[in-house]
Parts: sequence; C-alpha cells; structure tokens
Amino acid sequence: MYHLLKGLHEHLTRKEEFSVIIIGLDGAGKTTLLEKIKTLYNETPGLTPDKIGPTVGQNTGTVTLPSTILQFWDLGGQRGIRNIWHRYYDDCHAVAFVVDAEDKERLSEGWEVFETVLSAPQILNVPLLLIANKQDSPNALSVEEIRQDYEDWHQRKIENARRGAQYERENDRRDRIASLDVMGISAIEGTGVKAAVDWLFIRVQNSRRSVTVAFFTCCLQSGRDPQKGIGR
Ligand SMILES: Nc1nc2c(ncn2[C@@H]2O[C@H](COP(=O)(O)OP(=O)(O)OP(=O)(O)O)[C@@H](O)[C@H]2O)c(=O)[nH]1
Ligand SMILES: [Mg+2]
Repeated sequence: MYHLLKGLHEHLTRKEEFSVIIIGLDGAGKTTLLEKIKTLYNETPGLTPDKIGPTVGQNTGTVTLPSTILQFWDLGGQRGIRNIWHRYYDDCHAVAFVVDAEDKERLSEGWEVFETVLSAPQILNVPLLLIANKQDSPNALSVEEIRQDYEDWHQRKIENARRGAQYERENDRRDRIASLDVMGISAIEGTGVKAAVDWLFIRVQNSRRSVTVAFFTCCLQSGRDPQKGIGR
C-alpha cells in the first residue's frame, strides 16, 4: 500500500508534458498565436508580427505552467505542407485549429480541411479547440457566426452525400460537432489567448486524470506496483 500511495503521489506531482498542435490554413495566424503565447507566458518574448513569415515546416514553443509543460507545435498551413500534419497526430494531446475569421472567401476551404482533421482516427478522442482568430478586425465573423457557418457548410455537405456508409460515419462526426468548442481570439492583440491556453491546459489535465484513475484502479485490482508501470 505504501508503494501504491508513493507511486500515486509521485505520479500526481510530476510535471507532465503535453503536446498541442496548432493547425489551420495558411495565413490564419497560427505563428502569430504561438509567438503571442510565448510573449504572454515566457520571460523571453516571442517574435513580433513584422518578423513572422509563412511557415515552411514547423515552429515550436514551450510554456511551463505550475503542474504541466505544454509543448506547442505550429505547423505550416500551405496546401503542400498540410500533408505532414498527420505525422503529429499520434503524439499530440490536443489540437488547436485556427481559422481566419476575417477571410470569408476561404472559410469553405478551411472547413474542408477541418473535416479531414475531424475524421482522422488518431485524434478522434483528442480535445480539439476551434479558434476564430483576428477578432480585432471589424470585418471578422464572431464566434457564433463562425460556428454557424461551419454548421451550415456541414449541413450542405451531408445533404449532398446522403448515401450508405458515408452517411453512417456522419453520425459520429455530428456528435463531435455538437460538443465543439469555439473561442474567439486576436493573436495580434493577445485578446482571448490566455483563455484558449487555459482551455487546452484544462482539457489535457482532464484526459490525464482519467488515464491516471484508470491506471491506479488497474494497479489496485491487480496488486501491481504503479511505479513499475503496466506490462512489467
Ligand atoms: N488583424 C489581425 N491579423 C492577424 C492576426 N493574427 C495574424 N494576423 C496576420 O495574418 C497574417 C498571417 O499570419 P501568420 O501567423 O503568419 O499565419 P500562419 O497561420 O502561421 O500561416 P502559415 O505559416 O502560412 O501557415 C499576418 O499578416 C499576420 O500579421 C490577428 O489576430 N489579427
Ligand atoms: Mg506560420
């Protein structure tokens, strides 16, 4: 019992590291968001917007919170680069999908890409936050308008594809859409950025806790030492 409690204590007080991927179309503001996160949370400020160019590959940033380390992976959003995103899915604990709420012309393109992300089996149960960026712009759609635009787009799509297996898969996706969280930010001004990081932090913590509870329940039932982990 001593080992069990010691293991539980060590497990709960250890700073765990979680990976968050930031994806979305090119120009959505992902790198501006990452750099603003660095400025808000780290001693060394991130790059200012005038120093940021299109991302070819990835950028990373780390934020150390009292109990957790969040490692952000900002992935380039240009068409030719999107096909590397899936390589990050297996190891990520949360997904932030950024849309440019000001660029109405490209919303449909964004939703097409968003749907392929939603349907990736590796991240089916991973917390996913939809971020409506550029809320500082007077032309930006609000959070509610962005959600509505996505729902309308999705509705049109399933009406065009009400057939067999494809329609059945839509039921799973509809559940995810119903519980989809959308938050508005301005990566340039920093408005809403801390709230979005809080959301990601809370969601990865919650998923960690459910894994921890399942793990220690398993150890209690089997008499296994939790410090030795599963499978030894
Ligand atoms: N008005 C406004 N402009 C923004 C905001 N965030 C980013 N931008 C601008 O949007 C443009 C694209 O920003 P990036 O951060 O490079 O976009 P990205 O999503 O990283 O693009 P890729 O690296 O090509 O995938 C730049 O001109 C930014 O200054 C914002 O919150 N408000
Ligand atoms: Mg970028």
